[in-house]
Amino acid sequence: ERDLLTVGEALVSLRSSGPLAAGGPLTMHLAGAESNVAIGLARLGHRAAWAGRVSDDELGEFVLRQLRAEGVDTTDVRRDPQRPPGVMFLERRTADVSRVRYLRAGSAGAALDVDDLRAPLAAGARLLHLSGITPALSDSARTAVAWAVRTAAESGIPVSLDVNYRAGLWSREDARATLTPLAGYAAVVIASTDELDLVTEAGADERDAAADLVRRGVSTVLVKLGADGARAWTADGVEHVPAVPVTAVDTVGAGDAFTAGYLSGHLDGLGLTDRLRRAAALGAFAVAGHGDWEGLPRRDELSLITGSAAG
Ligand code: CKP
Ligand code: MG
Repeated sequence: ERDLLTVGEALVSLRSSGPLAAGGPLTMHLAGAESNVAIGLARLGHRAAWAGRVSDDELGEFVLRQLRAEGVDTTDVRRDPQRPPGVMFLERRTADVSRVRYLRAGSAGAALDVDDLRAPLAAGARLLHLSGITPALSDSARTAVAWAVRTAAESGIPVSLDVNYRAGLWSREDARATLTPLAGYAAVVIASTDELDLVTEAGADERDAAADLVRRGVSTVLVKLGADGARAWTADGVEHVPAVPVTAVDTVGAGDAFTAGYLSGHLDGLGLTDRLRRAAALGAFAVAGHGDWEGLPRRDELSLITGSAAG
């Protein structure tokens, strides 16, 4: 059985080392929040599958080759001969400021629909991971995500949902209207502090938002605090984990790494404290290296980042 099934859009990311308007060399990478999570789990030895649509061209081939090279199961990926790949530019504007620009409207990944998800859901998995990016991509993707969440809940597959609000894709109001009902089906909800009001009607206060989610059946609400670590809210109370101090060179992908670490701990049967420690350790690996997922550890590397105690 698969440990994790995740669904979303994988993107071709073109990275600049300076302002895009000035041109210059770009490097090509795989990106995508859900595929980042799948890679994080596969690196740690879990059986992770990613499902979605990719273009039927060289760039779709690139996406698939990257995923397969990382040991991610791509059996259920569909190739779309009609639509282009989703592309993003990651512009390094200054040493500390990066900007993202998407070319993903009408992409193969955005055309995801319910039929793409029937086989992978039927195959089963110990966990289903989704993010709030996918329902922002198109009407059919939104319907597919809602269908997957309900189907998983009915089949007893726990769902984790990372809010991952992207202002370039939809408004906060649209995100709230879509994500608040979905969150009620999730076992784990992952958000940064400024995303909590998108999954509850209880407002932006962390304690109120977490209490509302727990009341609606969410087992664990993970609130990411960046350099301050994270808090986990459950029916038993709240627990804080500090971030592992590292020199941050690239924070993109840190949230997905944190999620992968947490879910890995869950799959290994660790208690909450150790799940959080592994999450913090993976987040540290992600920010300490360049790329959205390239720096993530294999299992024998978990202890490389000191203080992680996450092995
Ligand atoms: O929240 P994170 O920084 O962990 O997410 C990063 C990913 O999917 C990145 O790989 C990018 O492609 C995206 O989020 C996105 O669609 O913005
Ligand atoms: Mg995120």
